Amino acid sequence: MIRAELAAAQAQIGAWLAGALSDFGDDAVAAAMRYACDGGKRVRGYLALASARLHGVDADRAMPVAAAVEAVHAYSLIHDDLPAMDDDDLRRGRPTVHVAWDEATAILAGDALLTFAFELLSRPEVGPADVRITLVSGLSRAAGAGGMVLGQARDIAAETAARPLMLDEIVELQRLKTGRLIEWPAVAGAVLGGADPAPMRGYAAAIGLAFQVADDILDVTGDELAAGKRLRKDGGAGKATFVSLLGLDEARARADALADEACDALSGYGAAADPLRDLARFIVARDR
Ligand code: GRG
Repeated sequence: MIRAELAAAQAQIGAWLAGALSDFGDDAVAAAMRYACDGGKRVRGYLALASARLHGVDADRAMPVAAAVEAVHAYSLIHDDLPAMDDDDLRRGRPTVHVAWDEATAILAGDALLTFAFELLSRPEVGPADVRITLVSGLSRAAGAGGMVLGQARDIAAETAARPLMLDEIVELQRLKTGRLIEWPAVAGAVLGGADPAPMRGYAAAIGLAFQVADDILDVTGDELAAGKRLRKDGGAGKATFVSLLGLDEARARADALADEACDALSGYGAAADPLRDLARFIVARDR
């Protein structure tokens, strides 16, 4: 059920993003932006659409929000793959942007996707000006120097730190690096619907952490072909991860407990929130 819903959202978000990005023409940066936005599970975009639907918001208003978070996510992956960061050559089963083009094009395509996201959020169809400002401000905070960028900086610093990170430090690092950009679209759906975002924040905080625990499990147990990216890099780099600190069984138990916690946070919504509960289960069981 959730796989079919995700597949439908993947197609819709992909087509919408490709259409919006076609405005930029055929220069290398625009082509690299489209390439980077192609594919992926669209977990963040789906969260925006599903949360908006749960709050009675039309898909027409939610789609630019879904596209905006996927654009920021694509930018973060382009920059994360650069030689100065993770130095990866494979993403979504294809060469990374700096390999397919060059480093300068990759940096510029990432920069342009980040600014594109805020242009999308400012579009009139998203809603009244105060709603758009709340969304712009929320995404800036989630992605910026107190959010994803800070998490990434701490992750890079950990590589040369005198000691491996401890569990509470990893939880905080991942809350920033991965969690904030998963939390934002869930909250954005409530903002679009004029509802209290607190339950969605609780739900998304749990799935954000579950997502990262699952990613660490996948790094050890997964298949590179299915995942579409290089695996087993963390162990090789001697990096502390949820699996290295907890062991595989305990990490799996932790991911399942976080999915339960996420589902519990939605109790006030009843059965209408079942697609989001299914997403929480999918996140911990995924193979890519
Ligand atoms: C460069 C500022 C800056 C930040 C990069 C998110 C991130 C920060 C780096 C990605 C590194 C990484 C592989 C983290 C693990 C969790 C994660 C975000 C995986 C990729 O997201 P998915 O699995 O990707 O949702 P798809 O391809 O499905 O969209």
